[in-house]
Amino acid sequence: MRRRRTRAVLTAAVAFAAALSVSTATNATADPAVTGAAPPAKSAQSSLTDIIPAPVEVAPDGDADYRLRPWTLIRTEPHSAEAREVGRLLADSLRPATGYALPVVPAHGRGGGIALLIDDVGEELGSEGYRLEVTKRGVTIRANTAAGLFAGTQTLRQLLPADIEADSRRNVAWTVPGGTVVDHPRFDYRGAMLDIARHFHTPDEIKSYIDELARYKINHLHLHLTDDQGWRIEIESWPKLTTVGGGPGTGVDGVGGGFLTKEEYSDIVAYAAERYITVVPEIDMPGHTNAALSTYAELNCDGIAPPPRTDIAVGYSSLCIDKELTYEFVEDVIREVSELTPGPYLHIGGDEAHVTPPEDYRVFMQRVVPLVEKYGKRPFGWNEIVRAEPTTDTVAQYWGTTTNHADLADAVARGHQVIMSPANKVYLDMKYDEDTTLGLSWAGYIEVRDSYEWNPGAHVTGVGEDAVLGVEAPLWSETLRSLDHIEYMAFPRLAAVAEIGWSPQEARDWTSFSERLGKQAPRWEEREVDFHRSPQVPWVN
Ligand code: NGO
Repeated sequence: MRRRRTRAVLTAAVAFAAALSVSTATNATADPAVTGAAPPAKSAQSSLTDIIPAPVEVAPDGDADYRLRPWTLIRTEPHSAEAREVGRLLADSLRPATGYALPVVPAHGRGGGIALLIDDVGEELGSEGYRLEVTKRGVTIRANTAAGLFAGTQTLRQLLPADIEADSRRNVAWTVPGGTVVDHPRFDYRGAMLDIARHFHTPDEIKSYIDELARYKINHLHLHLTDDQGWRIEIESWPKLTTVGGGPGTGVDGVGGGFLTKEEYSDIVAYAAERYITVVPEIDMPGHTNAALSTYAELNCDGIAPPPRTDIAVGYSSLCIDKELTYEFVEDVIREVSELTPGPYLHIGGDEAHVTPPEDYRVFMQRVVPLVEKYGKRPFGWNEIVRAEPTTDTVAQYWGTTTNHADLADAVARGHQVIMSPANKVYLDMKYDEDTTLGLSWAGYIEVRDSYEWNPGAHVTGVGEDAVLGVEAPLWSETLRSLDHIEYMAFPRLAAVAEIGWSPQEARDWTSFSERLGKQAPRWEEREVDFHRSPQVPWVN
């Protein structure tokens, strides 16, 4: 396993960058362009046609390359704190490798450098689209909203040479290829799910994953917070859920354990929000609840707590449908989690409730879905939830492996929206092939090409484009204990899912994608992101 850059080092890089911003002159004179020292090394230039996810429109202009200089300014929309914040994040990401100060200043009047402007760029670009123009004088990103500016800055990062990912100064010509990009997403919801219940993953690991999601314009992080093995989110009214249910040894095979305090959770939500990512919390019920049932005996129908379990069996636990205490418990949890959730969704699982009889399942969901709405959230569940005929506002997350699914098609006919997560396409915990040591294989092996070549808007009969709110790539962590493990299973397939969610179907093509993907390798290497060197991809170096 690779050595990981720690957050302490990243923090040091930020401190270094801050120091730079107060010593612009020193850095400017250190630049070879100024001192006449050795010219910058040749670094593989990026091209406007290398971007992942593929933009809607790209028009390269070979005569309009722009080069970042030690004196380059990042100029942001005056009076917009959000635009300034996007500028600050961009500066933070470009300072370590360039060594430039890149001060963030209000964009008064005309000027070169990098400009981030909120402007009317047309309805079609919506709330996340942007227009990026590179001329000899600079890079201008315009968008209707700061979210669009943020998306544009992620494109800009990919347009710089791969050395931009280095965490210390490189002597490289920081050239941005000339031309124009006009871009907006196909789906509103582009998601990734991380299971922190089977193995706990720390706030720093979650933030590191968020950093990667943001680069590929993924805008939702679904956190699977509770399951049979462990309960990973603090609930003040039921404190033993975490101290016992999330305690040491509650990971699969008794490895690890841990939980997020409310403060840690809120910090993750805020970190994600700064990167235009909405966190979707999931409290799985009525099945996948052994951690709660083994912690609080009174939640069981017979009042006897089952033993804690750290194996990976599924479908054996259920909350007690006939007990009033169940609904008091569920309401307490929903209330507390809703209070921590600025985003619109609250996911209540509902999958694999194999020991909950169908009529009980229905009774349970008929009571619980309204509780989610009572606390102002939009209910979200795995596709089984539609069997309980919840309010049609409930989002159904499809995780099946077939392209015919009567329950789901009926739900769509009733007006439900769907998130597409077909397990045989986008379950990032499935092995790539028989040699993959991590992961599971119940939905088959999934190579990169399998994860790329499908169309969410026409995948399941009766579930058309209009019913699809978006796509999400779940990463279950039965076998994943570290950030390296997470990364190895996520990359490169997460990039494929990001493109499926963002790029127009007609702009998607495996040959083009695989070539662009191959060029991500040096970037992942610089960032020490583990990834699977799929034999299907022409990797650069
Ligand atoms: C299933 C199951 C999870 C497993 C996962 C493993 C759903 C929605 N429920 O997906 O509990 O962890 O497969 O791939």
